[in-house]
Amino acid sequence: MKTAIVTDSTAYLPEELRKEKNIHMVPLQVTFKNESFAEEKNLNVDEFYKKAKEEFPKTSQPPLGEFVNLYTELAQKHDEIVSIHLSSGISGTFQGSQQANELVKEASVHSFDSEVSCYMQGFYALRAANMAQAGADAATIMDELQKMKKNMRSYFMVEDLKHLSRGGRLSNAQAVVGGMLQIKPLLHFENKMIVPFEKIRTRKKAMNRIAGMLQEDAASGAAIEAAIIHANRPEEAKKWREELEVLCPNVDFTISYFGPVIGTHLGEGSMGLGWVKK
Ligand code: MYR
Repeated sequence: MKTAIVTDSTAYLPEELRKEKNIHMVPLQVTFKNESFAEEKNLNVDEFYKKAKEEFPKTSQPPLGEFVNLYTELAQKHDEIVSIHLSSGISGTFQGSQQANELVKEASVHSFDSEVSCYMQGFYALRAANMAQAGADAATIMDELQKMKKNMRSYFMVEDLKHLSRGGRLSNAQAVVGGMLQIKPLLHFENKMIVPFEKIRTRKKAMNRIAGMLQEDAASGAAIEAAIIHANRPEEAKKWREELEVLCPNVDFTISYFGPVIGTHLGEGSMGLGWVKK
C-alpha cells in the first residue's frame, strides 16, 4: 500500500526534512500591496519580518488548483493520500483539501484537521510520514493522528493582540470585553479556534506558566517531543530551550518559527511551545 503524505506550509517543516520524509507541501499565500508570495517557496521568514515592518500583509489559503494539481500527480503513483492541515477554525485550507478530493476523481484523499498549526501540525505530518514509509494505509494513519490529538498541547503569547484582532482570528468582542488589548494573555486552541487561556501580565510569567505545564506532563517520565516556536526571536528561543532542557530532561526539543502566514496574524516577538507524547 503506497500512501502519500501532504501538509501545508504552516507546519514550517524544513525543506530537507520534508524531502527526507517524503512529505509534500502546499503553500499558503501572503500578499503585500498587490504582490502575492507562496510562503516557504518564494518568501522566506527573514524577508517576511523585514517587509512586515513597513506594511501589514494579508494571507490566503492555497488556490484550489494547487491542491488539484498535487493530488492529480500523487494519485498516479499512490493508492491513497493523507493531507494534514492547519485548524479549520482559522483558515479555509482544510476545506480546500476536501474540495480538491471531490474534484480529483482518481485520488482518494483523507483530509486531517490538525485543529492547531505550526510545528505541532508538523508533528502529525512526521508521524504520518514514518507510518507511510512503513507501509501503513490511510485509515491506519488517520486513526493514529486522531489518537495523537488527545496528547497534543500548545500555548502561545503575542507581543500585541492587534495582529490577531485585525486578522479576525481572535474575537474582538472577547478581546475588548476582557480588556485584553492591554495585557499579554496566554492563548491556545479550543474547538479549533484561538481563545485566551489565562490572563498573564508579563512575558516571563507566561513562559514560566507554559514551562510548568510541560513539566507536569513530563513528570510521568513519558517520552515527549516539544517545539519552541518564535517569531523572529531566535536568541530568546535558544535560551528558553536551555532552561527547559534542565527542567525536562526527558523531552526532545526542536526550535521552529512562526513563518510568514502565521507571523502575519501573531506579529513579531510572539513565542509558543507545543508538545506531544512520542
Ligand atoms: C489563511 O489566510 O487562510 C491563513 C490564516 C492563518 C491564521 C493564523 C492565526 C494564528 C495561528 C496561531 C498558531 C499558533 C500555534 C502554536
